[in-house]
Amino acid sequence: MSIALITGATSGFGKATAIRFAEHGYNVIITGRRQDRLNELEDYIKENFEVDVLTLCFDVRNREETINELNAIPHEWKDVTVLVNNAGLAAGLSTIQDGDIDDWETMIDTNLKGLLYVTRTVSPWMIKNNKGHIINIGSIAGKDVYPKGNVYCATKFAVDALSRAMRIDMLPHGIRVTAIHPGAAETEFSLVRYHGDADKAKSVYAGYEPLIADDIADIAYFAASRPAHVVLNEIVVTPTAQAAPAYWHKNQ
Ligand code: NDP
Ligand code: 8X3
Repeated sequence: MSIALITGATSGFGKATAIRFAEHGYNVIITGRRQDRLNELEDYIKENFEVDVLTLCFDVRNREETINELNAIPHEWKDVTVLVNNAGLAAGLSTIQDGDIDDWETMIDTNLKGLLYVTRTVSPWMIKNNKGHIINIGSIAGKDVYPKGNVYCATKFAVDALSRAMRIDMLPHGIRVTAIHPGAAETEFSLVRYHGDADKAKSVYAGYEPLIADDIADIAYFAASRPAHVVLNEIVVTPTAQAAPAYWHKNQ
């Protein structure tokens, strides 16, 4: 049976993607920092689909914890077919001169270093099997910069660069690498960006129809379900009302 490992599966894209892969018969490894959410998702998946679930609770910023937790999983779970590097966040929105350095470090440690720790651990398992698919969740913020997006954009530009570089490194091993670059999607993303300010978070999605987590889950599964000789290198997807990070058509 195929196995999908999805980081950041307690919410948003990661949760929807775990459900989508389970729906299609994948055993899933779900990770995140909130054990209660992982337990809930495990119960939901087991109740609804005939697949197995492994939950791993760790912080991707913690190098030792991330590598140890992953290496400690039972041998049979290491035949990971699809790795979805999704765990990530934006923290704050401000000019460089006003930026909060703690927020910067959180974004760099999560979106960039966390993704590297996970990939460094899991990709050798795929190489051993001569097959696998790495799906990195980037962003349109990794394609264009926007006002006050500076460090978040930089981490997502890095995800874009790493995805291209990984595709070269994985080439001799038959491992596919896909980057998905979404625009605005209504998840917990803005609540996290605005440090829990629900009104500010809600305002990001006012006046147009944003993407939802299922849209990204559909794309991730579509990419993974192409024939083995086909790899979607990258997919940039926005709401119809958004052309680029700073270009919108909103209702008044
Ligand atoms: P959510 O906030 O809904 O989900 C983020 C997930 O990442 C959660 O499961 C969270 O789990 C996990 N996560 C965050 N920090 C850590 C950490 N240090 N260690 C482990 N897990 C962590 O947001 P989205 O679903 O929207 O975001 C998913 C990805 O998509 C991110 O990489 C984001 O940058 C990207 N993205 C989002 C867009 C949007 O508009 N929503 C658009 C483009 C890209 P927990 O808190 O339990 O640890
Ligand atoms: C999230 C999308 O445009 O808010 O990556 O940066 S955006």
